[in-house]
Amino acid sequence: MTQQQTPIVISGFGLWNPEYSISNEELVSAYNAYANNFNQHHAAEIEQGSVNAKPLSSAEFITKASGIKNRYVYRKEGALDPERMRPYIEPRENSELSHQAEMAVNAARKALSAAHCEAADIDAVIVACSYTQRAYPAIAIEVQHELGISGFGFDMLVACSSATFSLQRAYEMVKAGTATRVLVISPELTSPQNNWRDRDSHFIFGDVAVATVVESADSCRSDESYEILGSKAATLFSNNIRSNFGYLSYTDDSDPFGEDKFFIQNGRKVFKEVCPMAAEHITSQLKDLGIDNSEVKRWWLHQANINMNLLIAKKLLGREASAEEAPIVLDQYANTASAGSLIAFNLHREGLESGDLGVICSFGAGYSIGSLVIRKR
Ligand code: CO8
Repeated sequence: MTQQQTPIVISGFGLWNPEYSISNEELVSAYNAYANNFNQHHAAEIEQGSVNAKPLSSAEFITKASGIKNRYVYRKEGALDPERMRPYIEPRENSELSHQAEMAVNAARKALSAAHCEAADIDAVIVACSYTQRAYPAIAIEVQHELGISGFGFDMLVACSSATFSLQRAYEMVKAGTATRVLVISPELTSPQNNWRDRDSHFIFGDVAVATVVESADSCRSDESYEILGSKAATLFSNNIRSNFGYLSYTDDSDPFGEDKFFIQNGRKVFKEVCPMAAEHITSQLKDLGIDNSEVKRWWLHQANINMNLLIAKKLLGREASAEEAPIVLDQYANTASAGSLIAFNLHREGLESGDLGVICSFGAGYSIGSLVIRKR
């Protein structure tokens, strides 16, 4: 006789926004002032052809090409100063809570409260994001300590798919019985890695933190929970989205803050290659679960570019998706690396009824694609 497996559920979720934000207009005005200063300062070299002039940016281009109108930033000071062009994040003593742990804790408290859980109910913490502010001790262990959680914690980095891949790890851990309740947090502090002096990418990223509780249905006390019907991960190596930032700069004598150490992408190629991959990934996962795409009520997709989302949703449904079916949060949040699909999930669950199906899916750097099919309980 086969034993019936108890469902594994998402029982709590939290979203934390930094208090500062930057509109496209503010961003472009600062960048253009920087570019004009640069061009004036290097007028002779530009004339000779030994230095390239900095092209100007435009708020209209940004909105049209990406759907982004605004981004939250952990710290605003410095980011819009044409003489600096990077945020100032004040240093903290080792005895103080680190910046990224603070972001994580803010989102985690919301998720715990939504799951009707105390710290003592959690026995594993995963911090998963595109960059951690240091290698060790793990940010997850600092968060665990700050919240008073026993058990264990670890960090994992899978760029855009960090959040979905970590939810999959949590699902598997609860299923295997190696943890009872897992707190999964993505404190995406992207602004330090954004090249504020580069017209092609200065507008892309925003800062945010999301947190989720995963546990067995047996222990769930939440008013709103979602059964995880399945999860699927895929990776395929690509240099089209890359950052060479890392500790080897010290030994190879390269500039630790050189151009290649920031986020760099070939956006057009990413767009062309990733859209079909994501649509096929989700369709095959749903098929394996015996679900037709048309049965899915909500698509919480990765938030990198509005045109990408519209295209993927169209491939999935064979028609345009409504704003309700495939919500977009890019206008307010910009690309928040792995947090995007979970911001959409946090903000757009209205109208869903018990039994309704949804898909959370990330796609991007690696390349990496991670998806979870969930059903409202
Ligand atoms: N203002 C005015 N004009 C501009 C600007 C600007 N800011 N930027 C570019 N242009 C110009 C270009 O120079 C180009 O001019 P020309 O035709 O003369 O060469 C013209 O506008 C068109 O440029 P593009 O071809 O680049 O424009 P697209 O319409 O393709 O849009 C996008 C560019 C928005 C980048 C688009 O290609 C895109 O979004 N692609 C998908 C990108 C994507 O999904 N990336 C994944 C992101 S990675 C991720 O999500 C997480 C990574 C890890 C986190 C990192 C944290 C920092």
